[in-house]
Amino acid sequence: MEISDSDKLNSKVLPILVHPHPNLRMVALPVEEFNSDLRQLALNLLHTMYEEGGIGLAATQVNVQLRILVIDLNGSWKAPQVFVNPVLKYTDGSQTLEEGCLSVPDYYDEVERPSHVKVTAYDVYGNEFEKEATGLEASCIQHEIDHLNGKLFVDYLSRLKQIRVRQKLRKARS
Ligand code: K1U
Ligand code: ZN
Repeated sequence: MEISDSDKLNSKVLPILVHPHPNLRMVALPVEEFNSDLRQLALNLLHTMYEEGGIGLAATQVNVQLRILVIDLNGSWKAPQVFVNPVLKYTDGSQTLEEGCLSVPDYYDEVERPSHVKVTAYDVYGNEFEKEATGLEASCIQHEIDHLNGKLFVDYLSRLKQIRVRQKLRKARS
């Protein structure tokens, strides 16, 4: 996706839902119209991700129930990637990496996932593409697809850890 300086200026930071908000558990719907609203949503997601210091963000996290996610492992507006209606086609291997989540602030833990993924998706203009990823990029794409399916990285942790995370977030809110 070509992004101009005026696109960046005209994009905005959206509020991020925090666990245990029930809408984080919703399954997002496929995008059906590839129009200017979709492009604007992608820009807003990117701007929000950069502002919050993330390497990925899914529309579910900003309370938009559409299957769109963004990633950039290189820093602010360096290598933005947008995936519309992503489908995990192939996975291989295994890796355990530390993950964080903008919807689970200030909590990091190790998650085991496939180390190699192949994903198909559409860009904001409706062109289909295929992406292969390994390492942190592979974990990040899987983490974001999980969001679109109403799943959080803390779901992979023990029950005890999940209770502690909820307690920590409840304390932080009060
Ligand atoms: O989905 C999100 O909330 C974004 C999340 C994505 C992610 C991070 C690490 C592994 C898998 C998925 C974040 O970016 S949280 C911030 C963070 O953990 C991080 C930021 C910069 C470099 C590395 C990690
Ligand atoms: Zn997340």
